[in-house]
Amino acid sequence: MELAGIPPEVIDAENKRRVEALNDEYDSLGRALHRRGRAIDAIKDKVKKLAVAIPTWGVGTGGTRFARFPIPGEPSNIFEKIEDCAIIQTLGRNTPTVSPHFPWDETPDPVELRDFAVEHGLGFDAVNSNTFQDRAGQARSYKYGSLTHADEAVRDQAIAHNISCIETGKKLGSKAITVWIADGTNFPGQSDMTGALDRYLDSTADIYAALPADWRLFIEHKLYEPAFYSTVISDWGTSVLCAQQLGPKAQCLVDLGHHAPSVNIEQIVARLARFGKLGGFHFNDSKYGDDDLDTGSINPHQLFLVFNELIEAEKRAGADGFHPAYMLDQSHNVTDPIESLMNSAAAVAAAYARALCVDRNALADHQSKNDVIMAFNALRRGYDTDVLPILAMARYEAGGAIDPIATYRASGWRARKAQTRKVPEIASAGIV
Ligand code: AFD
Ligand code: MN
Ligand code: MN
Repeated sequence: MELAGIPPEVIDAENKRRVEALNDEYDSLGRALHRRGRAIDAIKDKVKKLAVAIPTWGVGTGGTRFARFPIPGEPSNIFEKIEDCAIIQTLGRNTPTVSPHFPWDETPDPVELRDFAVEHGLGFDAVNSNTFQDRAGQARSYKYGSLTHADEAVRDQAIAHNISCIETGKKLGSKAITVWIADGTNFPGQSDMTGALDRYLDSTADIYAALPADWRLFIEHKLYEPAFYSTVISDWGTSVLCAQQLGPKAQCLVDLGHHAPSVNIEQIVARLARFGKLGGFHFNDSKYGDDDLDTGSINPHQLFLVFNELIEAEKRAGADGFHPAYMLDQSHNVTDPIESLMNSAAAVAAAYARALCVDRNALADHQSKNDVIMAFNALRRGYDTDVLPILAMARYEAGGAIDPIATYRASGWRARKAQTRKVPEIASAGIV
């Protein structure tokens, strides 16, 4: 079995070509930040601790509802997906965990899977249940809903699936389950909106009851799609009300693509954090809807503002700790998923580093004096900082690649896998 996948010599050779320039740029940025009262090494150390999970479904090519265009050498089972996640972690150093989706990633022996991941330097993040599709041989259909279905037998089947995901997650070493349901309606009158939410709360209480003491349940809301008139868990308000009713282990998950256009997501983040209900994120980007584009590719400023709120929330939480779970949730339709995911994890790190470059004492001072332009500029100064040398140095010191994509390409990983992995079938539907 091939471990890690990219020979250290390749990383070393690639890094050697770039380390002199990196040292020069890092030192120069360090001096500039020092003049602004910011310590570059402290920022770098925080960036080193940033951990963003990779979704197993993200390492395969995604697609639209029209088509999916697979690439040679892409993974076709959970073990191959783990191999690709290991490449991302080996080079990028800020994606130490994988978030599996069931039944897509079902395997007869989860302990074997956990061991395989550990050998590849990876652990498991939240498990994801899937009651938005029917699987072959399933007794009852989710066409008209799952946890909120009018028929108790369908609800029971969906509850049992979620509980089995928790059981598998326990064997994998996960500490959370993310529940996203597609339940909703396409026609006014199709269902009783209040009744559907009541049924959701009853069903989810059963899942909640099966959580181990140190687990969390993340409620992921989404405005629309596949339901186009109403969605049961449509927004952060519904999500937080349900999380409050369920109990302390239930928290809200913010997928950046799951909001109405122009919604102030950073303010939602601040609200949820204030009430201890911010469970985590699915990072991605969007232009029109739930586009699942690469994180930071459309609106990196919004991502920066989200991290600005996260740093504020962390400060307020103090010793109590504040540990939202970070994950990428993207669909890679026209790129090599490994390259997109490395770029995206770096985009998350960049947003975090830029927010760490903000002089928070100065910001607070300007705010207290209502000096609007200076408060804005204090924040903007952070955003305007080119933090790439910090990210590259953090990766380099952790044994990763100064330039992950160049190193990945130099390794020839995908071409090698195209020799040994199953040739992907022409797939029609592409929703991931
Ligand atoms: C959905 C949600 C959710 C779900 C995923 C499945 O974002 O995270 O697990 O897609 O691909 O849109
Ligand atoms: Mn999501
Ligand atoms: Mn989505």
